[in-house]
Amino acid sequence: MDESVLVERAGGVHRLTLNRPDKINALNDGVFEALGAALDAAQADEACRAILLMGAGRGFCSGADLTGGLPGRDLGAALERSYNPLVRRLRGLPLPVVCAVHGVAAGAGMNLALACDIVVAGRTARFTEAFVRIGLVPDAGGTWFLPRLAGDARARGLAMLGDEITGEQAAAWGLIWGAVEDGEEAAEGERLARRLAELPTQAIALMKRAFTEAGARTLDAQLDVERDLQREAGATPDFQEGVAAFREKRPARFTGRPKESGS
Ligand code: T3D
Repeated sequence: MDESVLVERAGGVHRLTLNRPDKINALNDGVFEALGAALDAAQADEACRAILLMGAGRGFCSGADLTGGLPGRDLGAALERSYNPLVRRLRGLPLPVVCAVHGVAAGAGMNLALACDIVVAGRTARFTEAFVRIGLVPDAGGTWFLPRLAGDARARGLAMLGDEITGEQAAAWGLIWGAVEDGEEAAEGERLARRLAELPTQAIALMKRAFTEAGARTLDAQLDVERDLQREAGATPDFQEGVAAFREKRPARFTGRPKESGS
């Protein structure tokens, strides 16, 4: 059995762990296939309301497997086949994805983390757009994520110099949600994912859609999108529960269920 991605399910969370620790979880066909299957399973599982992505061993992910004979291959074809569908999938998935980064996140490994919704890292975790060191350009969405998250100047510096920044710096630059003490990333990622799994899942899916698509729209167009998404959110049982809980001065018990058919 391929164990390049381990899957554990508990508390409404599917925890996916990249599991090629001897290569710092470098990405190969097996990892892409296993990750795709794990995301399919999470989406098909009605009990799953959040995903946690992390890495086994000494780091999160070292990017493409450089021992797999890259030179001479059509790298564009690899992106089309594996990297691009994965990034599109993570952004399009109607479930929040938390990423816990420890050790190192390099190349496509860094951008895989940035494709997730909420990223938490160890204070001294190392983030690097390592591509330039081997004569490549950032892929897996890097040239889109970096300027939007950190601004154009820092995006260009990170990509062109390939320097490492720490988890603390990544948080200060707005690349990630936050940095925690080294060794606490997995627990913090789990806490965040469990919290998300108790929130109104449909509303979170709709806001994820709004954020993902906003980059291509004007404010005017986005206001129309918000109108439509709010209409959908307003028809969910969790909206009713949220308002009832507010009026009754009690904590809300969100189920994450979609609106009843016909309503
Ligand atoms: O077709 C396509 O797939 C195109 C797509 C490309 C997308 C990309 O991601 S391109 C960028 C690929 N990644 C890199 O260039 C990063 C290469 N790795 C490094 O620069 C460093 O290893 C790290 C910065 C990640 C970590 O440095 P350090 O000093 O902490 O660890 P290390 O000693 O270099 O690595 C530890 C082991 O992991 C080592 O194996 P060994 O000697 O103990 O047997 C090393 O070879 C292995 N390893 C690290 N990165 C990779 C890897 N093995 C395969 N592929 C790797 N990317």
